[in-house]
Amino acid sequence: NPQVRPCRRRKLSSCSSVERSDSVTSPGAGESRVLVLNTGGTIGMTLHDNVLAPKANALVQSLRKLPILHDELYAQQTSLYEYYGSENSLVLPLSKSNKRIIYTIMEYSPLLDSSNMTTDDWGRIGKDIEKNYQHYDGFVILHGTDTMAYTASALSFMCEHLGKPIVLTGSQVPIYELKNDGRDNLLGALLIAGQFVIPEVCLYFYNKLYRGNRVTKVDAGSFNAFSSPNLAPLATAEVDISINWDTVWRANTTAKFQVSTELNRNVGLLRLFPGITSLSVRAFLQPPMQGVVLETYGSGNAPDNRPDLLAELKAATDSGVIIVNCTQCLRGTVSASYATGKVLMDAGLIAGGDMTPEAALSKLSYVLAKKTLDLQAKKKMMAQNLRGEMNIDLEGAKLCLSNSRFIQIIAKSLSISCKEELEAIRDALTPPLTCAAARIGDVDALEALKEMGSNLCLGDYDGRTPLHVAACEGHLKVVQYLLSHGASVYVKDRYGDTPLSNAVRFRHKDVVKLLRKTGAHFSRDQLEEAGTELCSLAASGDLDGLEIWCLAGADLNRPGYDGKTAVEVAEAVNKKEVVAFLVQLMGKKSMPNGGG
Ligand code: ASN
Repeated sequence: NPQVRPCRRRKLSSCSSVERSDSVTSPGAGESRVLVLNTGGTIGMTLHDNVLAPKANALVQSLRKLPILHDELYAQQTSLYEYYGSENSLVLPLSKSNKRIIYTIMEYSPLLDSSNMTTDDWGRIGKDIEKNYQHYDGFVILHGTDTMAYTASALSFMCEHLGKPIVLTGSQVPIYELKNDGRDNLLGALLIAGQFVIPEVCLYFYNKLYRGNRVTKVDAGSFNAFSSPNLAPLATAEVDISINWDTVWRANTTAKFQVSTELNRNVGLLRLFPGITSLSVRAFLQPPMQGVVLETYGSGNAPDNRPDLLAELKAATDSGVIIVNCTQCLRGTVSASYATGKVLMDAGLIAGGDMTPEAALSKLSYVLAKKTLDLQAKKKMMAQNLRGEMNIDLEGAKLCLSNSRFIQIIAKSLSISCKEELEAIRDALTPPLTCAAARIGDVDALEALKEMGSNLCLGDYDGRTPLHVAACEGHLKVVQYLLSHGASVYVKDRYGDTPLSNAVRFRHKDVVKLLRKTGAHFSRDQLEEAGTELCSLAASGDLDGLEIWCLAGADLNRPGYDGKTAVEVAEAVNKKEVVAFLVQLMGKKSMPNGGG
């Protein structure tokens, strides 16, 4: 209400005490506003009949009496209650960075133990944030710890194009008790939500701020209740609050914030265990089930000697159920490194990377509710990193070059969307990508790069082409592929090396033969210098080396720097087997097919 604001200002300047006036109006002092949604949880519970249950209409009154969480004097001086028209607005003492955080508590009715929460409650929280988004700088959600990781994950997906911090917190011990963690947790959450533009749904607990979709509750009896096994905290709040800005998600959109409260309820979590029956798996996957997180062993493994089980999974994915493979391990990622993992991919499962089961489940619920997407698009979305919930597995991305995924990921992370920019990126990345593919012998990746218009003949900053690299590594198939797709055997890198000299150096006979067949040859200078090399190989008895130089076209009679030939050197050092070998090689060479 614009008419009310001047009234607060008058009150500010009429403050009489110098000290107070300083603390209230010191230059640079800013105010920020945080909305606190109190949904319940232990933080606001009291004992009834020896068990803890939420107590309604009690939290604000009790916070008002805690000086670390409310500065009553400032509230009076600034007519806080009149200004905000409610007794539910409180104000923190001045922060270290001279900020006043004014927070308004909206209490839900009924307050819930978080074990009682459902997707409807997530929707309600989402709607309240959407309704109030413009009026606050940040949001704190007081929530029970038991299902906080689920709610945090769900909200992270539901909140699309988020630009402000949403921080969930709660406690293990009620705030009304003498020794409790509620006060610190609430204070930390408010300080972060009120002072830092972290465009994420986060979870603050025991001095740490985590990405909400990366946490899991790991301890029922300690203040340190949460862990984020696969992602370092976004911030730590000790003497100072230090934000790990490199990890914080970067807003990469020009679209407006909105909350998608449509959620699919036909989702579930299924944990594998030794001896699980195919009957129970079948029962679990029955309609109306549409999305399942399968919690597998280790790096995403399941028995590969259980055709009955695999058949049930395959039947479900064939009929359109999306099954995401997540590991039962606290830390680590799903990868297709074992046969026992590959069988699940063959059964149509989607690799969940390092997502927590909580994140994977709520992501399924969010993605499956997207009415405009078909099944394929939903599956694709499940494998994408939407809100920092998973690390894109670069090993996997390499394997996925067949659909240009790697380039797309890079382009997306750079927020590039127009065609020209995308092409510029592609061209800049082509040499390192093609060389990397050549190094690991990945013909599919090269094919994919070629399909997207990449020139496979371009060299990197050292002028080394994929053909140089494949020749060094001895990847015959890649050499073959490159030669039949425009690669030149004559290109020299900045050191003057050709693919042929590389293949000779690393002694890949097959590659040398193929390059020679294609017309590769040593230069005059190289052939002249070869004499000295042959002599030294002969002196050391290196038959393999002699053979490869011979295959590459070197003249075995070429004398070294001192005028002696390799045969003469071998005789001089009495290496009879070398002499015999050279004679044999020379004999072969004079044959019609050149011995190659
Ligand atoms: N049962 C409580 C809840 O999740 C646990 C807690 O908040 N510490 O609501």
